[in-house]
Amino acid sequence: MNDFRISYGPEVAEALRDGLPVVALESTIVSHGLPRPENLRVAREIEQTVRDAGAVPATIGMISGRLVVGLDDAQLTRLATVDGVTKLSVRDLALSAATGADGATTVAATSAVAAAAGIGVFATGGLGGVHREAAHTFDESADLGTLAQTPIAVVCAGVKSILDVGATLERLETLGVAVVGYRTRRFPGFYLTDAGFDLDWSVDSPEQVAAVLAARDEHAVHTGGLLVANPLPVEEQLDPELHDRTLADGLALLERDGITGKAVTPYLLSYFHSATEGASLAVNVRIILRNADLAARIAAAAAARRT
Ligand code: PSU
Ligand code: MN
Repeated sequence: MNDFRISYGPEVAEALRDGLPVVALESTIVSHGLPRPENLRVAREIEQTVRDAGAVPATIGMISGRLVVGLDDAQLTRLATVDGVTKLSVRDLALSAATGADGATTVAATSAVAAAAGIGVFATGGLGGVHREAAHTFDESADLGTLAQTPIAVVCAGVKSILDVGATLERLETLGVAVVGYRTRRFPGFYLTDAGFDLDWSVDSPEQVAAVLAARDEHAVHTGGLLVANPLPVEEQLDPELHDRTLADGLALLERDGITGKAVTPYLLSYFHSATEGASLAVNVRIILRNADLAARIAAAAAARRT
């Protein structure tokens, strides 16, 4: 019989046992969100950034049906370079395990697995959300529903600007996902510093985020997720004019090519990367590295509170 228990990388297992800071990282960004060959280089750079800021990286994915928390370099390379790696949301995890497949975990799946593993902080680029055509396609990322019931802090640069940001914020409110700006009261727009919406809450330091998590745990009242929205500095954002033009063209192509469902996000991200001749890719990488750094400092502050 197969053993379906979660596997842990040795360093992650040790860190969790000793209460050391650990940051969860997703693998869909590697397999589907970034182009090859940069994806593997960036995946390693994200892990290094987490280490440099004092935490242990735990990239999560599925290898031959085995859920792994803390992929080793060979496993990471496999998800970054092999064709046909499946994009796995939470609902797909057991299906993929039972069929022995390789898979990359989305924000939803990574959050759920990380929380089950006892990891409290997760870094990604931008969250999934409500798609622009959702009023008739009903296309809303499972990231939102999962975060409603998963006690994890996700550091992100808001939701991808390819989405309906206002509708996504409304859904986050309905679902009870807490949202806080990191040194800002404006919700970031992934490639853009400001998506055009105000936030109710702002924090100034990793220690303050750690205090929020401690309060949530001690109250044991609200058991959902916390979005820590970390905007790019204005001078590092994608040129807004280039952004708006690329988005309009990308959305038109989406319609022309009849792309729907879970293919939408990878399609638009890859269109951005080619249409901006790498400018959006450079911005995307900066976003992820900045979030990895902040997440590691939050995890370290949370670990310091425990000792
Ligand atoms: N953010 C990125 N790149 C990505 C994604 C997010 O910068 O590739 C991925 C995440 O894994 C996220 C997923 O969970 O896209 C959302 O896909 P969908 O809209 O199909 O739920
Ligand atoms: Mn979708």
